[in-house]
Amino acid sequence: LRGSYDYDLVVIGGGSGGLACAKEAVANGARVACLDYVKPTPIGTKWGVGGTCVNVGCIPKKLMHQASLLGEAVHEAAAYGWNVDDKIKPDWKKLVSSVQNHIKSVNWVTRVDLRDKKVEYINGLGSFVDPHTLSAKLKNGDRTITAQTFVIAVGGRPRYPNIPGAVEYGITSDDLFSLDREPGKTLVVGAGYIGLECAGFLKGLGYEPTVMVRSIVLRGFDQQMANLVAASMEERGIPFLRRTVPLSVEKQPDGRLLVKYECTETGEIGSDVFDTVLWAVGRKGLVDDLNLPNAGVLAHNDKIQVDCDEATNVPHIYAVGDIIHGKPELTPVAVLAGRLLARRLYADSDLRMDYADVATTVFTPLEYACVGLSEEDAVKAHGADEIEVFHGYYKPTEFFIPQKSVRYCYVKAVAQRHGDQRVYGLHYLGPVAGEVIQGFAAALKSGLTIPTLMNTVGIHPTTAEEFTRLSITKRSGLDPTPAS
Ligand code: FAD
Ligand code: NA7
Repeated sequence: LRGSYDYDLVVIGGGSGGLACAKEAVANGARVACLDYVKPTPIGTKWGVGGTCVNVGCIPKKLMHQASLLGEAVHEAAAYGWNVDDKIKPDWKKLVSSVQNHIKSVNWVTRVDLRDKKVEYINGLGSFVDPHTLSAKLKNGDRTITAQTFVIAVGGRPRYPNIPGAVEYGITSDDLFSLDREPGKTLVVGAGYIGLECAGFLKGLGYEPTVMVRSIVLRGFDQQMANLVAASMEERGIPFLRRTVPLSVEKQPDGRLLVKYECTETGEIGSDVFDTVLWAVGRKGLVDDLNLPNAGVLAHNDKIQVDCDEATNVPHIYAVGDIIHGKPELTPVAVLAGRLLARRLYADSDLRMDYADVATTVFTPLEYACVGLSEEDAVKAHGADEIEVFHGYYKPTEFFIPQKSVRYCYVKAVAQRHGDQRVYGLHYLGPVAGEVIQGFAAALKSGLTIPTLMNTVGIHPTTAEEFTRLSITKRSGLDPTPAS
């Protein structure tokens, strides 16, 4: 039967999950094609192979965050004795071109890698004709492809709010990292991690972002930490318009954008003029072009439900990455799920993806990283009486000389109160948060307990060592701020 199809496996989507799956499948002897196709944004932005992470996600975001941190570091350098010009300012066009050059080089390396590894790359938009047949829309016509097995890894794209002017005048993260003009005064609508990260680096680069928050900040994250992140951004001069939704965007004769908005609490209508309006109001799974009914695959809203083997309701059609329902939308999650799936399909493996306790970082100016349960989820799962929260504010050594604010540098461990005192969640707000939490994530997955954490000797002077010095519980009511 295998020979009757063009390929053993066709992967739809050449992003983090799709590429990992395709490469691993070929490495284990499968004949594989991988389709990738990017529809331009309303203002015409498009990009190459590699998906969201490389082109319009993690990578350009981290580079712009780094650019913003470097600006801060240059100012701090003066306090450390460097003679620096205090009139330094960023060059947006140069930054964009450096970022885009890096992305183009990654696109190129990806193409070469696919060729070397013998994955057939098809630059076409895939849609199902029947459960074993896909039609690929290419630049010059259509191509029909059959396969024994399919993996859907089409990811998502930013949503636009349904208000006048949103699509015509607003941009999203899909446009920001290649924007050919300075963003200027920017309204960032949405307080998920993407909105906060973009507002954070825009501020660091010297622009004037305002964050519009419909309800809460960083839904899904520990809310004490989320509020500290927002407060740390406000302390840096980023205004938050709370309980506010946009009503319309109009272009003024001078080209600037007039945004009308409403406070949902008071009903008060307000307006302001911005150079850029950035929608960061969530992402939509790209199911529409797939013609899933032709394959019999069910979609729920814009996501696909899979079982613990990443199989959809049609057994030979699988899905990984952002397109699947109810799992963390993160690159390493998509990559590992894709790779493990390929091994189960072609290498006799039975190892499944474990979606629990995935660490993540919000790259705001003061970064927030966490792994495991939020305090509220731990309370929900185990009851408030069974949870002990160890916490403390701390002062990074390197903040003293430039007299940086330490007000929001904070760590907490959410743990089992009795028994082993198993650690359920770790939360860190401070510099290089991702680097700090990654190792602790392995510890947590290995069954870390509070006594083990307390018996771990810290590395001094670091900020990560604060996790080994946690002695104050919330229940004690003692002041968690350090004496000196
Ligand atoms: P994608 O990488 O989106 O790839 C899907 C590909 O399939 C795309 O190229 C798409 O155009 C293509 N496609 C869609 N439909 C079709 C079709 N019908 N036919 C052919 N091709 C199709 N994650 C982190 O872990 N860390 C971060 O710091 C981080 N930062 C982010 C910042 C931003 C601004 C954004 C937007 C995302 C960020 N993410 C981050 C999330 C991360 O980018 C995604 O989780 C990851 O890219 C998902 O991979 P995927 O393979 O599911 O989909
Ligand atoms: P998120 O995390 O879904 O956040 C979206 C934010 O936008 C959130 O604060 C929403 O507020 C807000 N939102 C949503 N719709 C509107 C409208 N119409 N008007 C104003 N504000 C709105 O998305 P991100 O863009 O940060 O993307 C991150 C994705 O990757 C996300 O899907 C994660 O799962 C992973 P709310 O809290 O709903 O009131």
